[in-house]
Amino acid sequence: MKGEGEEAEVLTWIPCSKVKFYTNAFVVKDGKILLGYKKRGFGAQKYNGFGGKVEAGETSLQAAGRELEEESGISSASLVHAGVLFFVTEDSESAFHIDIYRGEAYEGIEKDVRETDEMRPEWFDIDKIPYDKMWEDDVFWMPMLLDKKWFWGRADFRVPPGESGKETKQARWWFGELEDATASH
Ligand code: 8OG
Repeated sequence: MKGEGEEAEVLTWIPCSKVKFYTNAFVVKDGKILLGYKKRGFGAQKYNGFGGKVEAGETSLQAAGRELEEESGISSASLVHAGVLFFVTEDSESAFHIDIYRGEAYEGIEKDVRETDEMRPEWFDIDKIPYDKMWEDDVFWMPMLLDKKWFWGRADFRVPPGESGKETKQARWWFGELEDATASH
């Protein structure tokens, strides 16, 4: 609590003028969700969906299918656009625009799933999602993904005051659902 006369701290959104486009796909089947334990690179040691950068000449949906197959072995889940996230972080010049997809899985999909150099896939009950080992923002929008509510949101990541040189943490965010978004997808 600030004392009387002190100025309240106003945390502004981080300005950004560049953006990179990413995808992230979550396969859900029979009350379980497929997550990958990221073994190396950006987001290592966290569980996440399967995704990456949209390459030149690709649509976001094509990128999502390609990344899902490359990282998990699944080639034919039918991907539904589930939401859009926008992340801005102090330690990156570009913001991240991430199209999130939900994979409706077919019978027998389990046998396609394989570990890759980058990801170790693992099924979790949807009521036992390991949020403590995921990106900080995921807990806010994952319930909407599972509920088939189309969602969007933004999170800004900053190095906490007094911790210069340390990792960024989610500092300001909002996430919400759009009621009627499914009609156009
Ligand atoms: O190619 P690479 O694995 O570096 O792509 C990064 C993946 O991480 C991509 O699918 C987008 C995703 N991603 C972020 N930030 C966040 C986040 O805050 N939460 C989740 N769930 N995924 C994220 O870049």
